[in-house]
Amino acid sequence: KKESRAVDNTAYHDLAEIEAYMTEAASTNSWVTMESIGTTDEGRDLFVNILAVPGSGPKPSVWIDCGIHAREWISPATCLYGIDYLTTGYSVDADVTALLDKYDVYIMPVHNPDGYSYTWTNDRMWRKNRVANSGSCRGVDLNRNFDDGHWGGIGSSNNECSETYHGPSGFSELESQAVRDYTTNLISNNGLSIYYTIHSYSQVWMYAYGWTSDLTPENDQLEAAARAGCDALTAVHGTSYAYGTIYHAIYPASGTSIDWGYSAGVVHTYTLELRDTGSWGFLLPADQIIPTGEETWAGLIASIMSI
Ligand code: ING
Ligand code: ZN
Repeated sequence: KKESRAVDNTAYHDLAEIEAYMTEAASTNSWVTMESIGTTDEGRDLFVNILAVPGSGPKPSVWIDCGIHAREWISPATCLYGIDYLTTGYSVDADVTALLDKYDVYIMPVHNPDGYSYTWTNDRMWRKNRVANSGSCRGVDLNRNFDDGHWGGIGSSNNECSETYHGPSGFSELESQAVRDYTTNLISNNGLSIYYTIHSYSQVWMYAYGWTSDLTPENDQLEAAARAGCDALTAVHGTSYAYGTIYHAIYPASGTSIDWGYSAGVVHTYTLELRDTGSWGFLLPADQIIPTGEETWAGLIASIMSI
């Protein structure tokens, strides 16, 4: 077994520290790589760690992105926790080993690095990216910028100053383009089996649709996998989770990466809203990174292996 340097999960990390951990994971594990899948408006790289244990043949993939919204700091921290947990757990932990023997796992800790940087330097509560709009308000909500055919609909705004501004057109943003193009490539290569995008907060495990109250034809399957994830998650620290479609479990939302992933053919597309339910909200204390990482990865692995 190769040891990666342990990530310090007792503190939140800025972008430079996160990228240093990703670099370290790739340099200390022969089966881990780090790839830039694009750049942002401010010129930052969009980095992904690829965890691909050599197998007897090509494996299907699992995609997990975090940090599409800048202020949801527990999300990148939980992706980073996962990179460390999976790299140190292979051939040591039976569940991690089974997961990585079955799937290649792609982890993108910071989908929105321009926004994330801005929360460290200027405004802790920033959500969108930092692109200049036509007026004085900056930023597009990347989770309203994906185009599944319902871009610009219910639960998104055409006001540039809104927190849910959908952008001037579907996929107008470099960050959403990069994830669309990269995951589309995974779909057409070895197959992308499961797509997760991780937010905070509310403690909910959700799936398509967000744009309509209709249920997908696969609703029973999606509900079963979400329930398996929530049960395993709750078993760790007793944290309660709800599950359901985006539309029913929280609110209508159009142009989200979940609805796009589903429409692109990845039926098993899920979004998690991590801790808490509002006491701390986006300002979740750093001493909850470890318990959140423990329960979330128990839930993710159980749900993936139930599919
Ligand atoms: N909530 C998400 C939002 O974008 C969400 C909820 C996630 C909706 C995924 C649709 C798809 O509004 C937060 N907290 O960002
Ligand atoms: Zn969010």
